[in-house]
Amino acid sequence: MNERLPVTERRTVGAARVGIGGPVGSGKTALVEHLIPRAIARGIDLVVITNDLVTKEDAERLQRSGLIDPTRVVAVETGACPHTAIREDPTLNMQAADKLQEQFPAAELVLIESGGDNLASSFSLDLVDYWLFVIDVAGGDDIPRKRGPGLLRCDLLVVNKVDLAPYVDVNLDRMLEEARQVRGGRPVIATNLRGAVGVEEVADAISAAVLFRV
Ligand SMILES: Nc1nc2c(ncn2[C@@H]2O[C@H](COP(=O)(O)OP(=O)(O)OP(=O)(O)O)[C@@H](O)[C@H]2O)c(=O)[nH]1
Ligand SMILES: [Mg+2]
Repeated sequence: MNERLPVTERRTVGAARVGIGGPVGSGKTALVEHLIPRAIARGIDLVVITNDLVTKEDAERLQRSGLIDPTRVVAVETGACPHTAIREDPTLNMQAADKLQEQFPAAELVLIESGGDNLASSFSLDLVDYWLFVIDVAGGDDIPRKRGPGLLRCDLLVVNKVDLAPYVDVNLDRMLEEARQVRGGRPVIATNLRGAVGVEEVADAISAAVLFRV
């Protein structure tokens, strides 16, 4: 029913939409895997969209995980640079979210994982209400200094794989400090998704920002 409206008017009221972007392999799906049980434990009704280039790999991983009803997870195959489908023309993702919301009218939260991209990728605010950017320490501690738009503009920066810092010669304190500096003090959370470090904090931040629950 929404298809004929201009993209910017297609947003149905209801669930909050939260984007999770970031470079290839930084830990976006791992974060979703940690957020799902926390959302469920908090009584938050959620659905998930994943984006991959030409497969449904991440959606299938979540559907197999046993963490969530598999029908609550859908895949968007972007077929091109992932940022196109979350920024330039987010129609496919908007339609997927609208469809999930029709199917699950009580849904309060739609998590949208972008396909792995580069430091310039960002979400259109026509698509999401709030977005996270996930980088990892193995990418190097100079990443914050390089000031990619994704890292600068996101609502919440997640610096993942902090467990790997000693193995890749990363000065974690300096990396986090520089990340906070370039972001003008806006939120940065360090995580280790192998050990679930920092995940409650991420869940709290999302919950407070888009569901107004603290
Ligand atoms: N050591 C360590 N490994 C991690 C951590 N988080 C994720 N990984 C590993 O990093 C790899 C990539 O994780 P994913 O969650 O698939 O990353 P992604 O960002 O979803 O990847 P794409 O969707 O392909 O861009 C996997 O092998 C994870 O097990 C972490 O905090 N520490
Ligand atoms: Mg992924």
